[in-house]
Amino acid sequence: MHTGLEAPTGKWWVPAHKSEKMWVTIAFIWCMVLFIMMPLWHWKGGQNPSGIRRRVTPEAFQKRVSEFTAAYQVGYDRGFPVVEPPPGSDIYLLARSFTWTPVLKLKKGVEYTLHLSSVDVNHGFSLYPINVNFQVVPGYDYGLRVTPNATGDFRIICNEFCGIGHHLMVGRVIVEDAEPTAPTGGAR
Ligand SMILES: [Cu+2]
Repeated sequence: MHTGLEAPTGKWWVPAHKSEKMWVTIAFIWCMVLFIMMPLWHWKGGQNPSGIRRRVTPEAFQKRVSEFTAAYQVGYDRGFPVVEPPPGSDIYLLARSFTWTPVLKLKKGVEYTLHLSSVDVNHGFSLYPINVNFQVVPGYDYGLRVTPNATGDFRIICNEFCGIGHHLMVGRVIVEDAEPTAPTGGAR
């Protein structure tokens, strides 16, 4: 066993073998490639949020959500307003410990601008079961251009630990077909 008190045995003073230098060189070049990839991905990669980011006070965002809800509300779901906005419009989702408001009813294949913000602490927007994740930060209004590509009843789960009720923070998005199915056997 080596204690560090005696000199190590072996020929440690001999210069590194050629093949060892080669591996170090390869590793260094790869490090440089990854280093260059970081800014490259940032500017050229397709993973950046497609939307807009603005500063917003919690009060102002809350007001926008209230106006949005009042304009397009179609019902209630367990105490939460259900909102069916017109195609192509700005839609809002407000995160607050420990709720997502309102419930959104959207159309498949239609583009919306989804505004996300929090009125208290950081929350995480996670669309289940689809792997869509986004940070919801107080003070910022993130406008994401979204086009639902599947119909269904989806859950929004908070993926940023936000407090004692974090695990209860579940919202809902309903996506329906753009054209309602034509009734069969109708009059000509
Ligand atoms: Cu949370």
